[in-house]
Amino acid sequence: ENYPPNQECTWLIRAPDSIIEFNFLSLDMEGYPPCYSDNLIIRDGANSLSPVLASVCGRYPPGSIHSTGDSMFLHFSSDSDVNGQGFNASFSKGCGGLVHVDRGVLTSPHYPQNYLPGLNCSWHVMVTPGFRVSVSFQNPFQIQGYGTDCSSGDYLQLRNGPDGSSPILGGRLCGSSPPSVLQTTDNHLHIRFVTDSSIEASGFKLIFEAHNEGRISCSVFDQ
Ligand SMILES: [Ca+2]
Ligand SMILES: [Ca+2]
Repeated sequence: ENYPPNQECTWLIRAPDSIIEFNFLSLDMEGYPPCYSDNLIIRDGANSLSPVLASVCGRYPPGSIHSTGDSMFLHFSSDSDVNGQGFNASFSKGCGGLVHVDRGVLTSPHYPQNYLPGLNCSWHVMVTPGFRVSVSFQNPFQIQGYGTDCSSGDYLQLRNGPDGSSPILGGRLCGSSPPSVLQTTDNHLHIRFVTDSSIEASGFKLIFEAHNEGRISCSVFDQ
């Protein structure tokens, strides 16, 4: 089902006393950035005058989008011809959430600007059953943790499974060198990012992808 032409829709997402994380699960809209035909504009605030966080169209979803305050305003518009299936997305209070898609980008809030103190973010990444999740990290990678196995300060922890009780994958991650590629043994990945009360840094940006015996899952990214 495609969206109709000349459509205007707005949504207001509010999370009192919290920031908001928004993740695309699918995207199929006419155009290429800067999106002059069909467009989804995501704003950092409660109305159509708030600063723009992202202007979205095409078939390549951006990574996770974070508000700086407690509101996010979305405005979808389509022009008079050429339509797509639209978008599907999830959002969460604070940071983290469910990300059920075969390829995506996750970041710490406000990356590459400094993340916030006192975070406890959890993501559940699920790709197509039968595939594994492969994770690679981008620069800058800066997590202010110290000590053996990042026992003090901030850390990122990946787990080989769907939740916080699954086996740890690759140990706790911190410091300023991006880890090498990590891979799960099935289609679930759990990610947790914890920060303490002081000293912040850029955080992380990771790309995850469904893999099977060296093949990449068939998706819009193959086209
Ligand atoms: Ca159009
Ligand atoms: Ca810290």
